[in-house]
Amino acid sequence: MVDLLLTPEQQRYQELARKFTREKIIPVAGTYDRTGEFPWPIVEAVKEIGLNCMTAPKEYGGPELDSLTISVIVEEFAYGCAGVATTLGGNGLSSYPVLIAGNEEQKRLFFGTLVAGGLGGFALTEPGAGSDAGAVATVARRQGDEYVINGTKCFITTGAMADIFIVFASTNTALKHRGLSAFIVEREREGITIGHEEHKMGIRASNTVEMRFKDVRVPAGHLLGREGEGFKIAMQTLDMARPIVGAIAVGVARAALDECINYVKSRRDGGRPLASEQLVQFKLADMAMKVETARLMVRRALALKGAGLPYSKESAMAKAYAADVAMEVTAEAVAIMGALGYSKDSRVEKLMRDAKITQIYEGTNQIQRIVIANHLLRG
Ligand code: COS
Repeated sequence: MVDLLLTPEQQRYQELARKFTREKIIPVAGTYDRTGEFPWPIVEAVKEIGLNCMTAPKEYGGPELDSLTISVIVEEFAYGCAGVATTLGGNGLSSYPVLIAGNEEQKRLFFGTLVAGGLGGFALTEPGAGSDAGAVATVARRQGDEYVINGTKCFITTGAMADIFIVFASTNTALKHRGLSAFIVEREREGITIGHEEHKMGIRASNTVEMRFKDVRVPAGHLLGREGEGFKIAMQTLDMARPIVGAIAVGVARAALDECINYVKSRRDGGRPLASEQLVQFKLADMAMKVETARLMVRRALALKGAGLPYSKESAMAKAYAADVAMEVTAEAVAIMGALGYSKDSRVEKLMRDAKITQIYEGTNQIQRIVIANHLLRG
């Protein structure tokens, strides 16, 4: 069905991503889910269709896609596998701080690496700084023409595989969140070690690790913006990234709905097709309305962003709503399919596990509600 809310160019990208998902992601999604291996062949293949770094500006060799177009593509990838979509989305997340605050030289370094096929990582979260992002304890001390970074990050997506990172560290701990700064740190810098790898419930095709920084030296020119601007850069990055998580959630929910539709059309119980039961029909209708609403919220947030208007609240709403929808719709799909839905032989079992992370990462849904309420109550 043609999506009339999209431009012809966006529809072309949607078709391209849909074909890629059908051919390269869906056939192997179950295998990656079982093995937890990193999907290198898909990372390689996405380069061939020019979507490995969708945010990269044209002057650095990228396609410079707007966020709404990116959300359309990501929904398709997530329809195939949310773990793969999370892996492929890492370059977008890590590139936002550079787009927000990077100078010419920093953009050339960062996007040069990613456009050539490298992977980016976003290192904000720490054992003592998850929801309270301002509590980052990693420090960066200026020494001559360099900064020396010390600290531990955790739950870093693609951490063990990425070539270049955005690392948040405090340049003045007394200033709390106002002392945070953001740095570009290449993987090959001495002093970086990869620690514990998470064995996750879902999105198992994505790599999630602890990272330790021990006297890691980076040139002073790797500081993004000015000292103390790190927290704002992180918050603006999350504003940009949250609707993309919403798009992942929409992809997961849509996949669960489609699985359910196929199931009830083929299954007969007591001699009657399940699809003829009004109870089932009502459930499917509710699921479909939620999926469509979540997608509209994602697109509304990104349309506001594209128009240069404030969109923090709408970004948080889109992420939280779409993630809740993904959880509800996948759980409903498991319920409708009953014992088969609960079996590892069904696709909806994986979808339900994958859906859960969308309520957690890039700010829990509770954090999104704090952001939304702060906007509602302000002024
Ligand atoms: N854009 C720009 N600036 C922002 C901002 C935004 N969206 N949100 C907050 N700020 C600024 C505020 O203006 C304020 O600036 P000043 O210090 O100059 O006054 C500062 O940041 C602190 O704002 P606030 O007081 O609202 O921060 P809190 O610590 O109360 O709350 C939350 C911030 C909880 C919203 C934040 O820590 C957060 O998003 N946490 C979740 C982190 C997260 O998503 N982690 C996921 C890991 S990354 S995959």
